[in-house]
Amino acid sequence: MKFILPDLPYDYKALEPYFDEKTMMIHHSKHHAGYTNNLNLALEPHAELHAFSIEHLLKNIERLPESIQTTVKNNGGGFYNHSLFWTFLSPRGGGKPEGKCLEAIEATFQSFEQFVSDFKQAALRHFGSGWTWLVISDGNLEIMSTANQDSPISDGKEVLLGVDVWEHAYYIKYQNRRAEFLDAFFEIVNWETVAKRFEENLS
Ligand code: MN3
Repeated sequence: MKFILPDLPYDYKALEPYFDEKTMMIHHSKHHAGYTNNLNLALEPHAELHAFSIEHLLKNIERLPESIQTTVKNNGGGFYNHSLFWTFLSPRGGGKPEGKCLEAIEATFQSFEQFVSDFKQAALRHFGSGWTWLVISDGNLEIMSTANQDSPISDGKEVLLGVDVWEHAYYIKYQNRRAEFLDAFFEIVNWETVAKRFEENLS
């Protein structure tokens, strides 16, 4: 089984003016496609692995043949992280989540506004390429960052939300202004996806 680049759930230009069409097109059709192709190439000679989901591969990297561990971590992580990322965004996004997800965020971070501020700070402070995440770790909400394409699921955490802070995610429109990119991100977060993932993982 080959991994397939998922279609975006909206047009390349649907997230304008926050995420621009050109960035979205290159990010999906070049970067995400590249991770997908490289993952498939690495797995091709290993028929015994073809039945596994990407989640299973990323949760068991150290049990894979040593020759492909780094490629699965980098390109498998890139495939998985971006597949999630597109679902965290929506042209009808922004605002805040509802219900138990909002209650949990408020209980953990004092307020929703404080969560947004803490998340942005973590994403701003992250040096170099990587991601900042809201995860469930041992039953608790937690903000964390990972380098490169490392995925929190490889550390046994469940992802609720994540933002790509590689320069390729924002450089065309925002150049070095990562803070403006993060402000834009929160205008288009699909909180329905986040709340759904929260309920799937805690109930
Ligand atoms: Mn990216």
